Amino acid sequence: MGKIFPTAMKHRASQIVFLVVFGLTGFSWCAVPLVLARESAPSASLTLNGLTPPNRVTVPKLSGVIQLDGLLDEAVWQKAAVLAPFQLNDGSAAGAESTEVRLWYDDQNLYIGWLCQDSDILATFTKRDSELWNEEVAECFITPQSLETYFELQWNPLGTIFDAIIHNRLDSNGFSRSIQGDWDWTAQGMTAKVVADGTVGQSGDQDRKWTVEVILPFSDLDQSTPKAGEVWRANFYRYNRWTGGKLELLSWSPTLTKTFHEPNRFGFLEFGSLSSGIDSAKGEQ
Ligand SMILES: [Ca+2]
Ligand SMILES: [Ca+2]
Ligand SMILES: [Ca+2]
Repeated sequence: MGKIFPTAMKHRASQIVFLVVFGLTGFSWCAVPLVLARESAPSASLTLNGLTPPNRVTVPKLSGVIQLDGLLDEAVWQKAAVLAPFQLNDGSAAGAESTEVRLWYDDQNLYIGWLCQDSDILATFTKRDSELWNEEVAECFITPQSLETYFELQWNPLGTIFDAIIHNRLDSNGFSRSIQGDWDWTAQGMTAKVVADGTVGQSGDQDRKWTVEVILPFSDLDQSTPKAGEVWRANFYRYNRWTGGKLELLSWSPTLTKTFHEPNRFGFLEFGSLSSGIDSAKGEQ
């Protein structure tokens, strides 16, 4: 393991900034929306050009009505893009338990659905902007344009939300050198509901899954409705844990590095035209 030199300092009343410096064989840091700095690039031999290209998906534009209840049982979810399977973030294998994201959009919103198979659901955080990644969490990093500024949205099995804007300084090779997060940012219009099929935090039994249903207005991201053919960058991550300490860091589009905060490794979201969607879904419940 590399050396870790954490220094904590006050940044703002509601915001703490850590400075963490680590060596070439450093540790995994993932959803740390603070300030991080590297001594050097991740690896002298690692180049973005040499990596498998990030994933790509077309997000269909659909007309559908959903009941925001955390259940993805409306017909429109069946027509959504499916982002699966999730892999370990180093790309070495699939996750032990499946993770799937569903995506679609309309004129106002991006709709995000999560299905997280989970035999041992672990969470206690209930306060917004808690460090949810210290337990279990589903995460979306998304940006319409700049790779150096993006939104980070998280949901835990208890329905707790983390939202922040991340500023990521990239080096000349496109790798992250340092990140700073504005935790005070709030996705004002976003609504989300989470349902746990199991007992959260009780490990003596067998849980099944947890699901997340999210309505994210484009206006929360300071954006108008994407035009057909417009391409955004985004990635979807999950921390899956088991009692006893086992942890899997899972990704839709693995960054293949030590961190989730490699925006050049985010996948490509291409917004489809309405004609590629299903008008007949309109009005469904
Ligand atoms: Ca629903
Ligand atoms: Ca926030
Ligand atoms: Ca788990």
